Amino acid sequence: ARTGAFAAVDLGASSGRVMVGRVGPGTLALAEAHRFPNRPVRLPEGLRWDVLGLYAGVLDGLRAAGATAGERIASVGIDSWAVDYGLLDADGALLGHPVHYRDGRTEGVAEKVWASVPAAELYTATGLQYAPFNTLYQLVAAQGSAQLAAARRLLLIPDLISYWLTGELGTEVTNASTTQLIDPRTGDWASSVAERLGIDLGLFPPLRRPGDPAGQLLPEVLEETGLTDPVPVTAVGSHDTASAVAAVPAAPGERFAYICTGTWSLAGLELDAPVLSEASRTANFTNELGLDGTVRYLRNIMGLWLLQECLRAWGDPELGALLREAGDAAPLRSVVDAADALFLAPGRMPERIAEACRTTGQPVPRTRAETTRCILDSLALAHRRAIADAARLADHPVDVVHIVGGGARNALLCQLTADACGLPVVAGPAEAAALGNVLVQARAHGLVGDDRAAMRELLARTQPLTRYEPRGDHTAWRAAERRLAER
Ligand code: ADP
Ligand code: LRH
Repeated sequence: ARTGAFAAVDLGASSGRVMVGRVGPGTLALAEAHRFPNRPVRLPEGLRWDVLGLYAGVLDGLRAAGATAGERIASVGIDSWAVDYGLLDADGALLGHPVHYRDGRTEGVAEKVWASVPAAELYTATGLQYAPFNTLYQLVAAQGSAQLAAARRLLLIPDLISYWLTGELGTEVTNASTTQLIDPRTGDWASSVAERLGIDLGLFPPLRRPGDPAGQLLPEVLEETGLTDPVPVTAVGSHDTASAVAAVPAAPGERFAYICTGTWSLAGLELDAPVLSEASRTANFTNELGLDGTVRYLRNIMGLWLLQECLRAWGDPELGALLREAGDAAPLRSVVDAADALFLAPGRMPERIAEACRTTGQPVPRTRAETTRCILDSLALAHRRAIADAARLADHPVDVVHIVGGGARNALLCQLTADACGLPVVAGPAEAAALGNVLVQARAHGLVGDDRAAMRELLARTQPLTRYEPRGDHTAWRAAERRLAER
C-alpha cells in the first residue's frame, strides 16, 4: 500500500516545530523532528518577531525531518499564528522585522477606522470580532511609515516562510481570513472596506487554498537541509487554528464544540455559513475560514498566555509541580475575565491578575499555586461562556467539547473545563495543528479521501485521547459567572 512522509512546519507564538507525519491506509503517525523556542524581541521601536531565528529553526527542522522520516519527504506544509506579516521591497527583500501582534502600535486606531467604516458595517463585511491586532488595524497604524511606503508586497507569516523556501508568492485564504480584509460569505477580498481605509490590496499576492501546490524547495534550501530534489510545498490551512480545527477528532455525526488551547484559547464551532448578526458582534464572535469553505465561529480567549507570562515572571518553575499544587488549591476563590484584552500586552502578569481580583472585590491570590488556580478556573469559565454563547448564537446544540493543542496536556484545565461546561471533554491531540497540516497535504497527494469526517475518524482511531466527565456542582460555576458579569 502507498504511504507518504509529510513535513509540517508549525510556528506557534511560544514555540516552533517541524513534525513528520507518516500517512497510509488507516495509519497516521506523527513524530517531532525539531522544536525551537519562539522568543519575541523588544527593540526601541517596539515588539518584533525574530523571523530569521524562526526561519533558521525551519531549515534545521527540515534537515531533521529528512533524518526522522528515513525516506523521501513527499511534501512540506507551513502554518503559523495569524494576523502578522512581513513586507517586501521592490527587490523582493524583507523590510525590517515583522511587528508582533502584542505591540502597542494599534492603540487608538480602532476609533479612527470606525469613523470611516462603522464597527457594525465592518462586522457584516468581514465577520471578524474586534481585536486591536487584526491586520486591518495594524495596516492603518502603519500608514505614513517609511516602511509601508517602500513595500511592494505583503506576506502573512506562513506565506513569507513559503516564499523563502520556494521563491513563489501567494496568500493562503484561511490565514487571510484573519486580516479582517476577507468577506467570509465569498472567501474573497472585502475590497470596498480596504478602499475606504486606504489599504492597498495589491500588496497581497493572489489567494491560494489549502491543498493547492505552492512551489518547490529552492536549490539553496535543498543544500541547507540535505533533502533530495524535488520537494514540493503544499498550501495547508496556514492559519494554525484552521489546521487545528481540521484535526479535531470528532466522531461522525457528533455535535461538537472545540477549544484550541495554546498561547490562546480559541473556543467555538465549525459551521457551514457565517453568523453575522448584531448579537454575534456584540458577543465578540469571529467568523474565520476553515477547510473546504467551512467557517470557524469562535471567540478569542487569552489562553495559557496568562500562565506563560506568570511562569516567566517567576523564573520558570517546574510546571508539573505547580499544576499539582493548583489542583489542591481552593476552587473558584477568585476569577478574572480571561477574554479581556486587558491581558494582551506582556509583563507583570501576576500583579495584573492580582489587580483584576482586587478591583472586582475578590480575594487576591497569595501564592503561585493560588494564582495558577485563578488562571485555570478563569479559563474554564471563559470556555464555558464561549461555548454556551456560540451554541445559542449559531443555534447549534453541543454534546461534547474537544480540547486540542498544548493545553490538552494540562489535565487540570481539561477537567475544570468539563466541570464548567457540564459536558464531557475529549482531550487531544496536543499537536493538532501539525496533524491538520499533514492531513491536508496527504489529501492533496491522494493518500486520504476528500471527506473531512473520514479524516477525523482516522484521527480518532490513531491518536491517543483522554476523556473527562463533568464532575460535581454546577451552581458554583454559574455563581462565578454571575460574579464576573455583575462587575
Ligand atoms: P502555541 O502553539 O501557541 O505556541 P502550544 O499549543 O504549543 O502553544 O501550547 C503551549 C502550552 O501548552 C504551554 O504554554 C503549556 O501551558 C501547555 N503545555 C505543554 N506541555 C504541557 C504539559 N506537559 N503539561 C501541562 N501543560 C502543557
Ligand atoms: C493562535 C492564533 C489565533 C489568533 C492569534 C493571533 O496561534 O493563530 O488563532 O487569533 O494566534
